[in-house]
Parts: sequence; C-alpha cells; structure tokens
Amino acid sequence: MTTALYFGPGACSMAPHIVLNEIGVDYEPRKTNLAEKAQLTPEYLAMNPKGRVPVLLADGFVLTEVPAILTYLGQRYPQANLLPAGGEPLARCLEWLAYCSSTVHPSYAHLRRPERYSDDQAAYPKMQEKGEASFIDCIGFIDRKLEGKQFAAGDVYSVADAYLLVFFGWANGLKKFDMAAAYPHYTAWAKRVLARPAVQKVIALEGTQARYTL
Ligand SMILES: N[C@@H](CCC(=O)N[C@@H](CS)C(=O)NCC(=O)O)C(=O)O
Repeated sequence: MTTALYFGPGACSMAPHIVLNEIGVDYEPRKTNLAEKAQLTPEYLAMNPKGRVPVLLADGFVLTEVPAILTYLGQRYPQANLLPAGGEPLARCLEWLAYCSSTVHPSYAHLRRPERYSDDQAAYPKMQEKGEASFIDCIGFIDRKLEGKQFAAGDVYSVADAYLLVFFGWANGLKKFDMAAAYPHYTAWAKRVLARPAVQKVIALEGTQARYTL
C-alpha cells in the first residue's frame, strides 16, 4: 500500500506532513480542499467517517488523529529520532501532543468552527470571542513553557515541535500581535524549527508562507 497523507493546507495535518518529510519516506501528499468540503464527499467519508484531516494511509491501514499519527510515525521510523525513546523526554513529548489536541486545537475550533458546538447562531459571537481568548491563553502558556528550552520535549527536536508549529502559524495568522514581542520564547523556538529544510519544504508545498513569515 502506498503511504499517503490527506492534508488541508495550513491545517493540523501540517504536523504529520512535516514529520513525513523529516523522515524522508516516500509518500503521496493528497491535498484536501476543506473549504470546498472535499472531506465530506462519500468517497472520503468511506475512508474516514470523521470527515476530517489528517488521514495517514500506511502499512495497510488507515490512521486518523494527529497524536496517533505522530506517535506511529515516530516509532515506525526510529532512525529519524523524532520520538524520544522513553523516560521523561517521551512523557513530555506525549504531554505536548495531548495538550495540543485536547486543549489548544478545540479552543481555536470554537473561533473558526462555531457550528460544531452550537446550532444557535446567536450564540456564535460570544463563543468565538471566548474561543479566541482561550486560544490566546494557550499561546501564552506555550510561550512560558518554552522559555530556556531548545525544543519542546528537551534538547532534541521531536514530533511535538512539528505539532506546536501549527498553532504558532494560527496565532500569527490572527494578525493581532507581533509574535516576537508578545511571545518571545515561542518565537525564538519557531525560528529554530523554521530553519529546518523539511519544515520549509512543507510550508512551500502547502503554500502557507504568509503565516510563517516573521
Ligand atoms: N482530533 C482531530 C482533529 C482533526 C480536525 O479537526 N481537522 C480539521 C482541520 S485542522 C478538519 O479536518 N476540519 C474540517 C472540518 O471540520 O470539516 C485530530 O487530531 O486529527
């Protein structure tokens, strides 16, 4: 079975997209136009009934959910050294993956996808306002946690860094603040991550340069 990744440009699927490029594995990038609801076609839903990206096709099975895909790829390709082997570094890496998917991403979704959370359109503005505020709180938390750190899980770059870059881009894309002034530690870390050739390759492939220009 061909290895393939269904991704939406700039979406959370960018994290596994970066990881596939870091590993250097042969894969097919399958661009999915979320605005045109390509993730809701009968063919797509037959593959992933959740109607979301990312989807990884690899080793004869279909895998969804960013933390699962990142952990799978990290373990599957140990030579790439993208998942710490154990102890506190592995625990920290998994701690970040859980925080990103359970807290950071849903807060932003309240801003961008209020229809997921209420059928009452009158409730959207307040929900979006709170979602954005919660998301910005998360960005502040990430900034403080990255102070004095080379990478998220310790001294070595890992799958957690690929995931955290997604939210850096989303925060920068809000155009509400100067990231370097408001979030100096997150920005210093982002500069290290953005210097990686695999990361630049994915940004070019997805066409998201505007969000990652500092
Ligand atoms: N918990 C899922 C979230 C996936 C998700 O919400 N993906 C978004 C893009 S960031 C999506 O596919 N949105 C399309 C839609 O809501 O229709 C994961 O971690 O993979």
